[in-house]
Amino acid sequence: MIRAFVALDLPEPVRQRLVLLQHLLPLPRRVPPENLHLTLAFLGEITEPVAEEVHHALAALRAPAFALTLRGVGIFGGGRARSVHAGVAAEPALAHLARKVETAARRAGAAPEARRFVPHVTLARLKPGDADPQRLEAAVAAEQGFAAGPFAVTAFALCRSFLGESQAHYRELARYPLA
Ligand code: 2AM
Repeated sequence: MIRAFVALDLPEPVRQRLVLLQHLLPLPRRVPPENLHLTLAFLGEITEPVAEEVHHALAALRAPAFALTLRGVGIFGGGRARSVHAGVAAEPALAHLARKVETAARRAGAAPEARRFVPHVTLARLKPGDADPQRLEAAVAAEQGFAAGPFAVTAFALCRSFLGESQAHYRELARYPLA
């Protein structure tokens, strides 16, 4: 089985800004720089034949390139913070691409998560007791001015996740250009 997701890679300068942001926040375990990405669709565990079908469907997908800006910082999980992320400025072309990817993956036999698409770049995943909630909230509030970009999004990728002891390891399986 292949643990798969579809994501946008980030340009190096944006990655560097995110690393800087990570260090301005009280995060015990940060997502390593090479793992920073924006998920379009999480496909979960799929078989190799389904991965092959998804690949063909994504290769046939047509969508325009667009510009994206990362903006703001957020916490998922409310009082029981699960993760901290950089936000994404509203961009209809991104939502459009995510919808097309989800439809393509579904038609190809995968079962992408049906959660509402809330674009973000995860900066850290937290365990209970990891962070002092008040300190974290205050730090996140103080960094709301964070912005990176706009940068051009000219491709998206099918990725494989290998779950590790402490960190997952991601490998890009294929990359698809946007028009
Ligand atoms: P996250 O950044 O919000 O944690 C690879 O695991 C990518 O797929 C991550 O970016 C992760 O999002 C996303 N993803 C979405 N739903 C997931 C799930 N149920 N389990 C693991 N990863 C998920």
